[in-house]
Amino acid sequence: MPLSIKNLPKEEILLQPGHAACPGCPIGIGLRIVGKVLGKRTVIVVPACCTSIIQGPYPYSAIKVPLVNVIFAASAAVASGIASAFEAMGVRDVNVVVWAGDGGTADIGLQALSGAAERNDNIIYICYDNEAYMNTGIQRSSSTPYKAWTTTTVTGKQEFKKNVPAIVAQHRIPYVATASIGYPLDFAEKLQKASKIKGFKYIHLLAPCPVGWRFDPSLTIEVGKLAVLTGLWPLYEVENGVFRLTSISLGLLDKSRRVPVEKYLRLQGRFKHITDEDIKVYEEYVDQLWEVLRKLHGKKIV
Ligand SMILES: Cc1ncc(C[n+]2csc(CCOP(=O)(O)OP(=O)(O)O)c2C)c(N)n1
Ligand SMILES: [Mg+2]
Repeated sequence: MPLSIKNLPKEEILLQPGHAACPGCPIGIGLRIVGKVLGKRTVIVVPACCTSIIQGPYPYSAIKVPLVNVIFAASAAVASGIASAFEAMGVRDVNVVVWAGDGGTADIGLQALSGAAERNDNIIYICYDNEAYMNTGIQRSSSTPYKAWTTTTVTGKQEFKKNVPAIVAQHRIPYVATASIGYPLDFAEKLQKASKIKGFKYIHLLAPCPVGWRFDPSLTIEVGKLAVLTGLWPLYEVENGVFRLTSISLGLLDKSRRVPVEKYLRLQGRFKHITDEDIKVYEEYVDQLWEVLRKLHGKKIV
């Protein structure tokens, strides 16, 4: 049966109400979906990030499954150890999940992530990407996009966003996917698929942050949708090396169906200062990206 909101459990399996997230925070939405899809037999590994605060200090944790809070650089390595221990004990029905921010994934955790991916360790690694070090006060990461304001890029970041899912895909692991908080069911389907595959699974979840991106907390889902509909954040899977745009993005191969990037950028205060010239750079970037995606769709790429 295809997933729908109706056949996801009503019960909150992972995150209890009363947690410490900011209004409109995408982390709560994402974690709730993880719980509803993966169920109670799940262990979560969280490095230093906003989630460490949201989960709450022991014994007041808002999380209902076993959760290990680890040092910033080590989440994939710790998850590998937990998965190996379950394997040694003959326990086969537990999902070991990393839930890490973009700083903990694209920057400081990249070597541990690469090691676990190369060994094809049996874990699901989810990077929730809010495109900066939000927990410590909105500093740039390598996942911050071009021209975005952060407290360490006050005139806008000069570099483009690091393409982590593409880097991870090059490890020849069985499953890589992108997702957006704007499309929770697409994320849920990818999680469900990942849970049925043995080996290393990676999902890169775009997670718009109202505080750091400077938009109204009621707009989290809308911003997450626009990232996809403008073509800036394509939704795809790489399954056993075969690249496939997933349904929402497939229609966007037709340029006339893509929303102008400006609409996405202008909704967010972090892009308040951008010029028409910057918007042109973004438009050209999206056009080039989609020429590449057109060639990749349906092909074995690793
Ligand atoms: C080795 C080390 N350096 C710095 C920190 C401080 N620190 C804690 S959370 C954090 C930011 C995490 O950013 P990200 O991974 O993107 O998660 P987010 O806060 O955005 O959810 C930093 C720099 C730390 N805990 N350990
Ligand atoms: Mg972050």
